[in-house]
Order: sequence, then structure tokens, then C-alpha cells
Amino acid sequence: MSLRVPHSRTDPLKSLLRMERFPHIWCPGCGIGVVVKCFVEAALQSGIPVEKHVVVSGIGCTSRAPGYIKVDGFHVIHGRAIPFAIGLKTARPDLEVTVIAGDGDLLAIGGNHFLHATRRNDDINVILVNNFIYGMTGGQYGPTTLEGALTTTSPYGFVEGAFNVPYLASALGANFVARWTPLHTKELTNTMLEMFKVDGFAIIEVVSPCLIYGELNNMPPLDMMKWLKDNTIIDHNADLSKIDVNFKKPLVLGNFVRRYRPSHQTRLKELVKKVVGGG
Ligand SMILES: Cc1ncc(C[n+]2csc(CCOP(=O)(O)OP(=O)(O)O)c2C)c(N)n1
Repeated sequence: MSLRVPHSRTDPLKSLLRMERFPHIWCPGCGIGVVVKCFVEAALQSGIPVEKHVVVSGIGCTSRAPGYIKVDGFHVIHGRAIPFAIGLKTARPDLEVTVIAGDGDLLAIGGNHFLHATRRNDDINVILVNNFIYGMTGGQYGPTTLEGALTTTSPYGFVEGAFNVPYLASALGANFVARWTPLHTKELTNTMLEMFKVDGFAIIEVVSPCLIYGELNNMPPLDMMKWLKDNTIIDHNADLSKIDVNFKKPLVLGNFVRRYRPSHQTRLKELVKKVVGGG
């Protein structure tokens, strides 16, 4: 029996999905597929020609996303999605460049790139799926693993503590910072639409706990989804220093930061104009 899903003539979203690659690799109940669906929906609604959208990823479960999205995509080495995306955007400013990658890719091995891209305010979009561990390699702890959490490499509890992603991105100077979950599809899609318009570094953290993380920490997948459904607060003006994730208090979501600092690419263009003239 063929597992291939036939092309739909009626569902426009499928025009931007590589249906021949389905079924996808993600576990049942994982939120990454929802993020892909929201991205495709936003890309279609954006009014930006499909051929101008490019998705870039590193390595990991989240980083498999470009493989299912029917726009130009680059699946580069682990931790290097951001520098690749910056190079692309700098050489081809007409492209709408979006990185879709995991917390390990962007904040562990790729942490240095994240830091400097945000400081420079590079004109790229980043969708960071925070699943709290290294999902693809079997559940090792990473820079967003919560203190006390059990992972395959912290069987007695994690002692390091986690990044608060929106607080970090805002402190580093990002022009746009948001946080949603895969249960907030409408908000996530609308936020992606807003992100496409930002000139500068724009980041959406999607809090989407890995099923392995849930299983190891007494929160099986369905309970985790119920928790996310019942324990989120939308507060666009939240004090970001207080919105660290902790499953013992409500999770704060929103579009937190909007700044209008010109991007690195805009400033480069202005500099070239000043030095050599022309556009
Ligand atoms: C240079 C390098 N180091 C390590 C790995 C092994 N590796 C593959 S994916 C991954 C981490 C994945 O975690 P994350 O980026 O959070 O993505 P997730 O799978 O959780 O979505 C690691 C360490 C690799 N592929 N390349």
C-alpha cells in the first residue's frame, strides 16, 4: 500500500507543501508540523511571491521543516542556519529569508551566531521551536532545558538552568520578539505575517515541548497539551525578565517587542550609497 498522500486540488496550503515527502518524520502529537502549517499559511497570505520566500534550517527535528515546504530551502549544517541566512539575505535582499530551527541548533552550537545576528540586527526571520531538549538525537539536555528536568543526559535532574528566550533576544536588541505555542495557530500565523514585514532581526519562540521531555518529566503528551491549553496568558506588555518558562506557573505569550532600528542590511545599503553613490 502506498503511503503517499495525493495532491489536493482544493486545499491551497498543499500547494506549498511537498506532499510527496509525507508522511513526515515527526512523532504523533509533536507541534513542529503545526508550525510548518502556520508558516505555509502565512507565506500564502503574505502577498510576497512564493519564489521570494526561502527557508533555512540546521540539523534537528525542527530543522527538517524546509524538507516539507515547497519554497526554496537550505538544510545546512548544525548551528549554522543563521550565518547562512544572513549571507543569503545580504546578497539577495529581495528574498524573504526565514530560519526554522530548534533551540539546540540556535542557542547551543549556534549560540554565537544568534548573539551577533541579534546585535547587528540582521534582517532575517527566526522561528525557534523550543522543545526543551535535543529531540532528534534522543532527548539530551540543552540551553533551554528547565532546571530540575530529567533528560537522557540528566537522569538525576538538570542543574544548569535555562535561557529565557524572549528576554535574551530583547536584551540583545532584536527588532521583533514574540512567543506562541502550536495550540495558538491563528496568533502564530498572524505573528509570522507581521514578522515578514520587519526590517531587522525578528524572532518567534514557539514553545512546543518534545514528547520525550514530557514522558521523562511526568507530563505525557496529552497532559502537556492540556497544560498548554489551560495555563497560558497573553500579555503583549509583559515584563520579559519574568516570563521564563516554568510549568509550575502560567506561560506568558504575546508579541512583546517592536523596534524600528534599521537592519544591518539597510545600513550597509546606505553606506554603499554614501561611498559609491547609486542605489
Ligand atoms: C556539528 C554537529 N554536532 C552535533 C550533531 C548532532 N546533532 C544532530 S541534531 C542535534 C540537536 C538537535 O536539537 P535541536 O537543535 O534543539 O533540534 P530538535 O531536534 O530538538 O528539533 C545534534 C546535537 C550534528 N549533526 N552536527
